[in-house]
Amino acid sequence: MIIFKTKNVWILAILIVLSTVLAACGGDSGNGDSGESADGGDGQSYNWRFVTEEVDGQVQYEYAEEFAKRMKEKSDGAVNIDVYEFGGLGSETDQVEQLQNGAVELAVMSPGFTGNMVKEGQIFALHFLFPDDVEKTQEILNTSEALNTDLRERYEEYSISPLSYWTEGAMQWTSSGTALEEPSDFQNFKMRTQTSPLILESYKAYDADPTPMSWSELYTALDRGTVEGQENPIFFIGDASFYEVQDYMTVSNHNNYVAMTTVNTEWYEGLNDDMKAMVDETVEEMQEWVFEEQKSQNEEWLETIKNDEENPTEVIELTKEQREMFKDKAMPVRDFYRENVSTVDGEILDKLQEEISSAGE
Ligand code: 6CS
Repeated sequence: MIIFKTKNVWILAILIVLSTVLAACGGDSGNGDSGESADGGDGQSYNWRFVTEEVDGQVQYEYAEEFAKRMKEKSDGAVNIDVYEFGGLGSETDQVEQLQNGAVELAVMSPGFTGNMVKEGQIFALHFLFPDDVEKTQEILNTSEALNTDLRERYEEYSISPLSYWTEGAMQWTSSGTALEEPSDFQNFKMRTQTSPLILESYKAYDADPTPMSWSELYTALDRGTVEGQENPIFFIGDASFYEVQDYMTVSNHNNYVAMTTVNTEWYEGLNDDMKAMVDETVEEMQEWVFEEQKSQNEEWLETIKNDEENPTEVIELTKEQREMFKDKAMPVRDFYRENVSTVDGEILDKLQEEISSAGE
């Protein structure tokens, strides 16, 4: 039996060496710029890397797996996409750099980690900007010219092309010690945030004490009290076990968690027309898929968190009045964005606000 296993290991090793040699001899292509058919009929193969900020089972990772599966099917096996879980290739900001320099071709990226570079992308840090209804928010993300044209151009200055924006669900707060119900509860509250400066500004508006941090450190930081709370969609609060080391979850719906499907701009522009069309088509059809995925994960985790008796979490719903108090504090951050963050005098925000109000919000 041992001999049989050893033999298998050798066969596997030979296959790996052979495939590497074949790839080096040109049987493998990053962007298929030969201009030939993209369906694999010409023998051309494509090996791409797709990195996500989440792990197996979580929305971004499931998205990338489904995307890879569809691309493989459509191309009759010519496109092979290796999907990387968060952590495998470094931190969230390392992943941004990897996409920019072409070390990976595709990435699910959160604007919350690009704010020091693409200033306008911080628009997603503004609280109470999008409709309360997550479906309406997704509709705006799908159709907005401000986002899909104007903001995309800003990202492309840094070799990042956002091909789509999608929600991972409404964001909620979790906390220990203090239940977050009105702005005064945030007084000096140690809040973990992503790294974009405007996210910190949004919490300073509530007099909190925000600390940027990778989510890889967050469970321990919450457990030890280095930070007292954080914001995330419910599925992530559940799957990353944050709720297990927190006392309260406030259903605040103060913002939507927006993720972007991004590609390296030069790589994407170098794809032949058929392959680019296949990528675009897949990106578009994934919008509905991922909406359903986040919805079911968020719904399931809400029930799990409510019913977990071993790790009790008090779930608090904000009243209309309490939400209004937060909105009043959050509004001046929009002026801050226009005056101190935007490099286009807030034009993208103005356009987006118009699009949101014409959508009936
Ligand atoms: O809180 C974060 O940083 C993480 N949250 C989500 C929903 N996805 C990845 C991201 O890095």
